[in-house]
Amino acid sequence: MSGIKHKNNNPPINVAVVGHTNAGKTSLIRTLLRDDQFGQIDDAAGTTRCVEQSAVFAGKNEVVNLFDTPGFEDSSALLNELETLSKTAQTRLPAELLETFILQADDFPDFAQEIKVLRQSVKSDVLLYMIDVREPLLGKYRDEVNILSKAGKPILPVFNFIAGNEDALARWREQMAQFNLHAALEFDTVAFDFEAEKRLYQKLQSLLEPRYETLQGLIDYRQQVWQSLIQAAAQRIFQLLTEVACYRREAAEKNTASNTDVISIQNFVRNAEQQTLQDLLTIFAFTQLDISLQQLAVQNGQWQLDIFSPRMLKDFGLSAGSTALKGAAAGAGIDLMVGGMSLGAAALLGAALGASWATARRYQQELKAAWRGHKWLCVDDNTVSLLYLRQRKLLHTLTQRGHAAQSKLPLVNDEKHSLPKNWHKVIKTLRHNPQWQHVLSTDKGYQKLQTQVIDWLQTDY
Ligand SMILES: Nc1nc2c(ncn2[C@@H]2O[C@H](COP(=O)(O)OP(=O)(O)O)[C@@H](O)[C@H]2O)c(=O)[nH]1
Ligand SMILES: [Mg+2]
Repeated sequence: MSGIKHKNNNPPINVAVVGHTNAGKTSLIRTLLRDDQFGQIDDAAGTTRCVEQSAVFAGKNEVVNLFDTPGFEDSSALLNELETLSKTAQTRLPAELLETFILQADDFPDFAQEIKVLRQSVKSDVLLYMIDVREPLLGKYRDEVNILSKAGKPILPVFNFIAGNEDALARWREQMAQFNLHAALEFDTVAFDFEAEKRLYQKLQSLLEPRYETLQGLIDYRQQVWQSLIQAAAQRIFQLLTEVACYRREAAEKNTASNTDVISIQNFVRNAEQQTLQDLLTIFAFTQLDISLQQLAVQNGQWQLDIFSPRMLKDFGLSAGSTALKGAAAGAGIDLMVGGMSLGAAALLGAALGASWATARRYQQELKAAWRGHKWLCVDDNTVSLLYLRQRKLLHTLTQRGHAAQSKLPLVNDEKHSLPKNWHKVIKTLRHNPQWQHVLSTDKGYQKLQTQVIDWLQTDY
């Protein structure tokens, strides 16, 4: 921020975001900053009354200043005033005409908002002109472009609310081309991922040639940050899967689970998933507003549907698995565990229930418990799979891989929920290594599995 830091010819690039009220100016800025504290977003007209400034950093360097401006509304009347003024004022350039007009602001109280926009426009390097493509194409836009272009700055139309409005978008593109604005950007808060952010900065690169390198630095930096966020999130999900798959608890009763067992195991899983959800939302700086825009089934930071709800299995395309448990635990997401494998999984694989000699040596403690008539309880395979699928969906939503807005369906139904090919091997390996539950292991096997799952999380749909 200090003048000293930018003394070398690398001051921040000043970007004014202009357009009608509710076109999504504040939302765009908030998305670029990934900061829910910025501005006030509302359907009520004219929420942003003053110009507000915020900075985009690459590390410690302030690269871009974003200026949020009030709604630009009464363009036709304003153009008339400017034309009247041009007849008397001794100005040669359009920008000078604007400056003169701005100096006389006190004489035009009706245009107080617009004058704020113009004042910022002449001071900026480029204008982002937000357009809600659902708005009808009216003559006033010609006037608006006419006025804004007097500032003598490049203008980049940004088309918003494009999801499901492709025809309107095409008409708007054509219209802007008629006004000589050929470069334009498609933006949608709902489908905003790193690629969209990159496209925006790339457009600015072409409009602001001398600042090409500066913007490239920003793009590279953001790419790096983005990749490390995804990596951190995927790692967090793997940690959840490990915690849950490795969890085991000695059953109080033989071949069944008591109510207490069921409640405590289910709560363990709920809490583990809840914490992961919180961590992922934090990693991507997601707010409830983002969540509702993306139609994510999360309310007050909690999943709307309980992980143990029978509907979950159906929604994620899993069939009710086989568990050996009866009574309170039937269908409760809990299974018995023998020989380092859940009984359901053992049955599924057609494996014999008796463990091989090597396994027996490794799982002596567990088998001893079985011999004493006790059994270990574990979270069943279906629940671990559901956790994987739900967290993968969350990750894709947070990083916008799902492009929810286009489909307009509740998130839970809009994707195929296939599990990776060797998925059950992963669960098996985790169950074989209960020691991984509490420590982030440096074990080679653990690392390898983690790399594999992180890779799946990022590439699978
Ligand atoms: N569905 C959808 N809603 C959006 C998008 N951008 C903004 N909004 C909503 O539109 C309304 C107005 O947005 P806002 O950013 O305050 O507009 P501004 O007046 O131009 O600053 C808010 O309710 C936003 O949540 C978008 O890309 N998609
Ligand atoms: Mg606003």
